[in-house]
Amino acid sequence: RCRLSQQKERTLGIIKPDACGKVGQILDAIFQSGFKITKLKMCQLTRNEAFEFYQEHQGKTFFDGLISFMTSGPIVAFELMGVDAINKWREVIGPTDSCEARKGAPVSLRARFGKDNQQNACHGSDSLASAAREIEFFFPSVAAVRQNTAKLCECT
Ligand code: RTP
Ligand code: MG
Repeated sequence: RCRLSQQKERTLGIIKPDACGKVGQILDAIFQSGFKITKLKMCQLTRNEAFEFYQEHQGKTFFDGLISFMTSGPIVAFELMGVDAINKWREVIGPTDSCEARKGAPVSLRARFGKDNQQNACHGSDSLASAAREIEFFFPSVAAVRQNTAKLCECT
């Protein structure tokens, strides 16, 4: 007999520049936590791309530091799939500040691999809306790629 399966959700994760030497251990933890990795790429953000990705934080005191940090080296971006993936991934990475994480959530990825409240090893989308936006940012849909190519053709 057919049983109702729980709804799967997608989220966007990033291994930040400070943790790119720990990709193996972090991917291992992702699999151990039961996620499926459905897309993945390594890249280095330009300042413009980092500005766009973190637009919600523009004007905050930590914004300039965040942009410099996130463009300082390669990152690994991935789409995770699983039941309640958005909240679950945020739980696996732990509190924003790695120092706090080491006190309250010592097995979290930020506790294990991050340094402080800026260099904190990993990112995770914080809502359905931001997950959709962030997945599209790193892995544009075919339609969006076509549209962009059309624009490029118009220009040349
Ligand atoms: P994320 O977006 O990277 O998953 O982290 P989050 O939701 O836990 O934290 P958020 O408030 O969205 O901040 C984004 C990133 O900015 C850096 N940050 N620096 N110096 C500071 O006070 C400070 N506060 C935040 C961190 O890299 C944080 O992950
Ligand atoms: Mg955030």
